[in-house]
Amino acid sequence: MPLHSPSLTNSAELSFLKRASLTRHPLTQRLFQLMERKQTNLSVALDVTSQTQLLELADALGPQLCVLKTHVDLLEDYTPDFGHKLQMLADKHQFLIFEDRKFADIGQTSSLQYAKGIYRIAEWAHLINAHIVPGPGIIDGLKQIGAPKQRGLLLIAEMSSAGTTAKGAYTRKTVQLAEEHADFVIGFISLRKLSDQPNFLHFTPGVKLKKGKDSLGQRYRTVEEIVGENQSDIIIVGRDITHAVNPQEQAITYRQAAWETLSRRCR
Ligand code: S5P
Repeated sequence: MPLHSPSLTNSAELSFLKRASLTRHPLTQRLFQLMERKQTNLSVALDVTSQTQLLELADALGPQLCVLKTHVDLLEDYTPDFGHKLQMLADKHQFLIFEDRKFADIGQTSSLQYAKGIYRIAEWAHLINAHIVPGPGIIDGLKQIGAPKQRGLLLIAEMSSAGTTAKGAYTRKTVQLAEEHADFVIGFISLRKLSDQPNFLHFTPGVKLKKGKDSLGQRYRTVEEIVGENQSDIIIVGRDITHAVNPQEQAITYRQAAWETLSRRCR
């Protein structure tokens, strides 16, 4: 059952341009607009261990994406110019960069992890995400760093893995915190639409062309289930694109499937 209360207009049926006009967050507006312009609600998770390979994939897949998701701490050949190089590709192909850091510490530590250390994530990632386990201080800590740079935060309200404890009251609390911090929080990592506020974007991982699972608890659902039945906005696809024989062709397949499903949903 969706958590949002029934209303006359379901925000999931509005076009992205309409939703862009209903938000004041500049990054959300930019994302809605670029999705509409490029006709894509596909995000790809580039979970590779080589920076060279990541940048090559970003260049090859960039035209198909609205958001490119990274795990920078997987890179074995990381160099400090990585962020700048990725930003140049983001400008070239018009996508946003989402560093999937899943911050989970007290506000002070999280803000340091975001701004400092080797990776200096705040300098190059438009989007980051966080667990709300520590309470609202984590949002305030990340906001201190990110808001002046017009960055955005996704709260992890649900997870795709089997046995996740992010459910029920925890998920509801996450939605409440997002609504209270909508000047910095732009949406959720979730399995479905959770909030009817049109400014919030729902990002869903655990996507394959056929339902299934991996050997470590990841669960996969189809584009139709996620964007159609569960009304999520953006699909996050990892290995089914990066491990494909032809990642470009596979990205086009996902992009078309996700956009067509969305187009049927929106009025
Ligand atoms: O609940 C989650 C949240 C995230 S962000 N489940 C996930 O799988 N993810 C991320 O999505 C995960 O870290 C990985 O980068 C991607 C899924 O990759 P795939 O290869 O299983 O499609």
